[in-house]
Amino acid sequence: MTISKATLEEMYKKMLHVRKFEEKVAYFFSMGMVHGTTHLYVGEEATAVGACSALEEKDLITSTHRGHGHCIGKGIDLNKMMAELLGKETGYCKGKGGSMHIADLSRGNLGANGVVGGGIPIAVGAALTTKMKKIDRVVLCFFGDGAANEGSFHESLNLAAVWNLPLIFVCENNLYGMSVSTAQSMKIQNIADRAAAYGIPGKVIDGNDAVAVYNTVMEAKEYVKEHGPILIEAKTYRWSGHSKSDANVYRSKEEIAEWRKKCPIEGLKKYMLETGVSTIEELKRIEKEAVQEIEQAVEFAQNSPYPSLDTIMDDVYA
Ligand SMILES: Cc1ncc(C[n+]2csc(CCOP(=O)(O)OP(=O)(O)O)c2C)c(N)n1
Ligand SMILES: [Mg+2]
Repeated sequence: MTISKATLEEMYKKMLHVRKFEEKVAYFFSMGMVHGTTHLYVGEEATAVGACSALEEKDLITSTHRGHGHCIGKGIDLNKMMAELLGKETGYCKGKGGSMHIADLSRGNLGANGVVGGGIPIAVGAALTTKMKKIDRVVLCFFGDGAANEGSFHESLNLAAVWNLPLIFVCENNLYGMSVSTAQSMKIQNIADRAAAYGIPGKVIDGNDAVAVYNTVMEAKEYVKEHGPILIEAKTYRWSGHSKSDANVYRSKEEIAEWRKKCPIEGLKKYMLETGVSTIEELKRIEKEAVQEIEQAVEFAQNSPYPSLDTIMDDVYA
């Protein structure tokens, strides 16, 4: 499958947005300006951006606690997203939700979820609505390897399978839950093997290869509309600790260094240069724009007010 130059350049920019956004968040967190916790997507950019780039705006996604990459991949207002992280009134949740509550229904993003495995049954519900109302779209559900050991994963895959729902399950296998490795938490090598238990196809892909992720989701879209769900396992790695309170003692420096060599952004850059899709000058211009756009989002967020005290109970209870 050939991907257009425009799509590849868009993917490159979005992956840079994710990386630069997360670097800012890490900095603001260290300054005490981001409250609660936050889970960075650095190192996994190709999975979210590759998958979302293969979708259309009308298609839906569900996200996770590590959701910044999914937001940016599906298209987001970077200003409102940064403002939310900094607790400002102009943010997606008026500054009261933070990292794990960003959603944008106008762009088909049903939202992040602090409950591990919580997004999976939501995706099944969205796919069931899609099928019952005969809407021409697919639903894509992101979740981690840890979530694949939750009951909600098994129940959801079973129901989606028996109902033949137009649902693409994308397991981001970054080899760890919070600190427990997949080697300790499951006896199989590939989570995609679990697809067989529900009578659906399972596929393992390199989650750091944006082009492979894009092509796989493109094919999956056609498949799930006709035949029902598919489970894609994207092998990837998070560069930073699980959350901002993680001292990273359960992984070796060598392992982290090995995965940093497989940087998904560098990988896409190399692909675009080697195939002659873009010149180095063109990619440098995109890099510059991406940095500027994140700087603008930071400026917007920093210049925005905090919510006023008299709104403290607004939008908190339904
Ligand atoms: C139901 C539930 N159990 C436990 C937690 C605490 N917790 C937050 S993230 C996490 C690990 C999730 O691992 P994985 O699904 O692999 O996602 P990753 O963090 O690796 O992206 C855990 C156990 C939670 N938030 N929700
Ligand atoms: Mg994980």
